[in-house]
Amino acid sequence: MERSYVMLKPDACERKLIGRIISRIEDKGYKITNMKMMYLNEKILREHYAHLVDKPFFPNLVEFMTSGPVVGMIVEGEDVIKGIRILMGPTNWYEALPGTIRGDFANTTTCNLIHGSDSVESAEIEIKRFFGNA
Ligand code: DAT
Ligand code: MG
Repeated sequence: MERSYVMLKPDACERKLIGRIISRIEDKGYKITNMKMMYLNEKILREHYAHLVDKPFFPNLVEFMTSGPVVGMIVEGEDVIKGIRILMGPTNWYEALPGTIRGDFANTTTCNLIHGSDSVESAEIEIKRFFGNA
């Protein structure tokens, strides 16, 4: 079964939205097979966001992602990687339609509540990064 690495960001925890976001994932029919709350550091964020380390907003991204705990999850289901990305909505809050997690709850580009893997390859790398050999 396909797996995605999903992470609820510090804004989701601070705003007490994790229960509602998890419900949306379960309501869609996906199964959470592993979950933990953790605090990230800059080292792991430089790996996780390697494609963004040279962007001008990267320091802000690190500041945000280390501002509080995150909830990491392994989520399983058929075509779950694509399905989670659809539930999330696009990266930019102003392109995310109502009905999506970002469309309903996010109003800045940095604080957009949720991460979901973008390919099978990155999902397996991210699961290993955050859960080891789960
Ligand atoms: P996504 O989270 O939709 O997979 P991404 O991998 O391109 O998007 O970027 C990771 C995170 O970095 C994104 O959720 C928020 C932040 N980010 C991306 N582009 C940004 C920008 N132009 N300005 C500020 N933050 C940005
Ligand atoms: Mg991404």
